[in-house]
Amino acid sequence: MTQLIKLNENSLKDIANPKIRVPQYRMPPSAAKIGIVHIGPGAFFRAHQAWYTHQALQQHGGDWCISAVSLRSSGVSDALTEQHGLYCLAELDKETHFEVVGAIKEVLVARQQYHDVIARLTNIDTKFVTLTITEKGYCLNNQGELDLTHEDIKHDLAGTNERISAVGILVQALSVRHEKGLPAFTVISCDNITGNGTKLKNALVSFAAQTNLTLATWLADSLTCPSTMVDSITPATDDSLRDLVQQKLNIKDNWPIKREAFLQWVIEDCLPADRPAWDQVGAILTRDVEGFEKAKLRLLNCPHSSIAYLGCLLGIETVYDAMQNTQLVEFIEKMIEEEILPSIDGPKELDAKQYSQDILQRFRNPAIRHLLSQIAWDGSQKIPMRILPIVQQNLIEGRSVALLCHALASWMYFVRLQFAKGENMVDPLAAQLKKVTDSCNGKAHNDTVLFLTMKAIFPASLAANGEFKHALEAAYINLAPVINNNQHSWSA
Ligand code: CS2
Repeated sequence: MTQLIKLNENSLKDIANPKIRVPQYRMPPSAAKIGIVHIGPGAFFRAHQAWYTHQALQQHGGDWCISAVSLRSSGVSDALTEQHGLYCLAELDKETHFEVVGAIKEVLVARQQYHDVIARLTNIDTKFVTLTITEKGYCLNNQGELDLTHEDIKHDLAGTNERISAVGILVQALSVRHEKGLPAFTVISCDNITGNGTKLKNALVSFAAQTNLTLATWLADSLTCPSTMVDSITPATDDSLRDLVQQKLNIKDNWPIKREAFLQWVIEDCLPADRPAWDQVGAILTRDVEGFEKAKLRLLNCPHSSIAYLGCLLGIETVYDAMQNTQLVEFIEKMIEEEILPSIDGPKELDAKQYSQDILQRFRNPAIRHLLSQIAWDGSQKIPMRILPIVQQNLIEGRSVALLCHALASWMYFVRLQFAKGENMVDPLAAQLKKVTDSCNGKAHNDTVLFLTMKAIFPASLAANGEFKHALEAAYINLAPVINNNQHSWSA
């Protein structure tokens, strides 16, 4: 029985074989230096941006290794520090490929190593900061501006030394760089938020302006925050993946990552010349990021969330399973055809219909076990990004919103059921949602109006729109049999 190989810098030479590629730039270990700080080292980041940077380092070199920073939890740091940041990536699709990704060179936890984080962010070699902190991590209000009433922002503006929000920490580091006469680093948001770069820059300037107008002006003039579109289906790691890596590669990896083969990174074409060769290893640089973002949020993330809530009500577990349910697939295809595709107006090089069909084909990937319950997280943050903008545009342009309202009504039922079952409600607005569901009585008008009072989710103009309210109530009534009679089929 061959000895399991513990993954770390010293065992890389023992791992290298035809079946698995290893990071040449980490042999010898000290070769490549850190030039990027990433905040929020979750699975998606490690499967996506870290992979692009790994390829850029592997093929084009440079000092672009990554210092990964967790804001709160030490899970990733505990798992990866003894592995020198190394981990296995499994590409699960028609074929299975494995790779050891070496772009991450250190993992820090802001809550425990605050000064190390600030030191890394204010180091002259740090030229880029990338973020995947999810929609809620930016502390924005439903206008997309920094929410100065947000608990974390209030905490950080109260003059404490150790800040807890990503925005607060970045502004502190930028203020030190400004004092030291160092240039600002380029900040790249890699989350599913429309206009993510612009919103992040405005949030940083707005935060600085609360206490230091000179700094705010400097940031407004000199900070580069390209917008991006990011895409790759990356389910959370589970034990079956750890077992797979052991079986296939004889490697003990504390926290491997899995994703589909499809990968896309579209970055606004305003990056400094001194940068990792992301655009030479597949990333797209373009002026029209917004077109790509809109198409992806509407043709992938909107159907994803709709499948998640409707599927959970129907007792389905994964996206693949949901794509085996003909009624659900018919509903999703009809919603895309009638209510989403007509709202897509770019990018000019995109065949939106083909793009949508390719996405549904990706959802049918049997090798990817993507839990609907994971996609269902943070509905209060995702729905304003993925579903409501289409609803608002269709109402203005005179198109139907009936099917999109089924997705919204299924989310309302999902929230009610989670609390009724005493299940964990993963959502930053869980307390407000609990209050709303406590007053629900199953009557469509009563319940939908209650949810529409949540201003953080539903803009006042939409909540007051008669056509929308009517369509929402109709959808809520239409879905009731699925809830009340535990019926496993329905039609819109
Ligand atoms: C998913 C996304 O969990 C979710 O909300 O819709 O993570 C989705 O898998 C990615 O955006 C795909 O690029």
